[in-house]
Amino acid sequence: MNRLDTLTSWHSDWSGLRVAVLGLGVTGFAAADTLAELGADVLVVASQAPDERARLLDVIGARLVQSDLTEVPGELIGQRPEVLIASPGFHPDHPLLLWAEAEGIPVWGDIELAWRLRDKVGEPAEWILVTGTNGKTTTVQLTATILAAAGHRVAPCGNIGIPVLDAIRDPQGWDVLVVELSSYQLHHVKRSGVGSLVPYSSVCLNLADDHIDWHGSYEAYGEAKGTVYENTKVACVYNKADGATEMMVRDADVQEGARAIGFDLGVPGPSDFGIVDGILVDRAFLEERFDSALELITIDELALLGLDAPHVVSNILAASALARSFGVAPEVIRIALAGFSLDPHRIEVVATADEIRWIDDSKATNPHAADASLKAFGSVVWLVGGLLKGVDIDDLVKRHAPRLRGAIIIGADRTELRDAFARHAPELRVFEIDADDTEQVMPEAVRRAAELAEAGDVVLLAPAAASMDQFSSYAERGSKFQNAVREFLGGGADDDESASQPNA
Ligand code: UMA
Repeated sequence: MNRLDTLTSWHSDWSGLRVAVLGLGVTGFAAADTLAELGADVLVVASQAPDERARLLDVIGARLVQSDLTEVPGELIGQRPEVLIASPGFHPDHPLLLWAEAEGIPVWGDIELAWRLRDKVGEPAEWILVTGTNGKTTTVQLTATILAAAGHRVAPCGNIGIPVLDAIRDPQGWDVLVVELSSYQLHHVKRSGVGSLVPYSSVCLNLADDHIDWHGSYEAYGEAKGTVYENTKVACVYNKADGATEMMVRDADVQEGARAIGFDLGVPGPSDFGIVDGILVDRAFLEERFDSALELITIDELALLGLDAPHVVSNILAASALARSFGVAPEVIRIALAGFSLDPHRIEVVATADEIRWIDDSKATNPHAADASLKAFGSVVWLVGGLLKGVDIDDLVKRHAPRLRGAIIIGADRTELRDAFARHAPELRVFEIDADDTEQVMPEAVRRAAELAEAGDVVLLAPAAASMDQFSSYAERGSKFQNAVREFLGGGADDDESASQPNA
């Protein structure tokens, strides 16, 4: 038997296994640390090695090779790795991954490694998987909050920022992990065989253009996302408003007895979650689902909590479906939501002044997310642009042109935006911010937005693009916008209770 096929638990014999770890970000370090603890022979290969992590590798007994990674380092060839663990950001055509393929060296992602190891303490935790183009993190947080309110020991982890390998090594152990998976991570997840995941329940929230430059095509991106449903035991939750997610469930090989559970903002059929007369309901997890429904919470209650934007309501329905599949009582969902708030930079109202609301949705890093954001408002001055990642922006501009008072273009990829506005909104007032200096982009954009906005408008930062051309992250982009707004308004912002809530 192949040695790797025997490595299916924390208690398997990992000692001396020759493993190369690609990358020394949070994933690479977690992988090296875990494997060193298990006694493997660990070589980390990285282009950047933060001092602290490099020092710690020394302490745990893992070796580090730093190079620009354009060629296969001699140390790696010398190690003759039995398996290579790739950090999620590494493109499938990266020279080192192509080398591994040519040499017949299996490549695992951190997710496969974590799945194989998942029983360090006590009973293995169940895994609930969440993916989708948008809303992943919010849905993971919602699901984990609801499960915790029901008394389960639960860890949100994965692409959300906490490597699953860190979660599984917690000394107390967990009942359930709610794992956010990016398409990069799913690309490395096997559909079947040793090391393939067997989730308790799973969801793909939606599918839209994103990361096309990484995957090579929309189809390849969708195929990676669909892996989330493979081998699901209890519930494959899909978005009835997004046919691609339903197809993924149809195409997946699931465990006997697993159910397909739909959700959307319409009236639900049996086996669905949806909305009836302003009430979010479950028509899936009850015996009498053909003529009855369970009330979860009302849209009015969600409005008071600032959770009533349509895309947030969709996330709440998906999270409720996942939690109900785990046996959480409906009344617990209402209690859990009462204590929930969205993370910063997600349709966050920064200020209201002169009847103009300034809203930071910097997290809208692709057109699908910006679409959801724009839909939630009436007349909008739109701050848009950044790194478009190979996706098409034309449709988005066309669809929302009628609601725009004006637009401010920021970021690197401005030609496509400029052309799209010229095509679909030739009369619209559009400003371009030339500032290359990160510090000047937002003050300048805010000044221009103030020139355009009128009473009743929303000034909306929903860039439909990644931020890395000018900022270190979407969070930095959002914070700089917020600071610029506050500075611009000075004492002019209204002291408005509703200023912390979106109004959609
Ligand atoms: N690196 C290279 N060459 C490459 C790719 C990466 O040298 O071709 C280096 C990087 O510079 C870095 C290291 O390798 O030093 C590892 O980087 P990584 O990009 O894989 O990132 P990690 O720090 O391991 O973080 C990853 C996820 N990052 C990416 O997928 C890009 C984090 O998601 C995730 O939170 C973390 O694992 C824990 O699971 C971030 C993300 O941006 C938030 N995700 C994308 C998204 O949400 O759109 C997919």
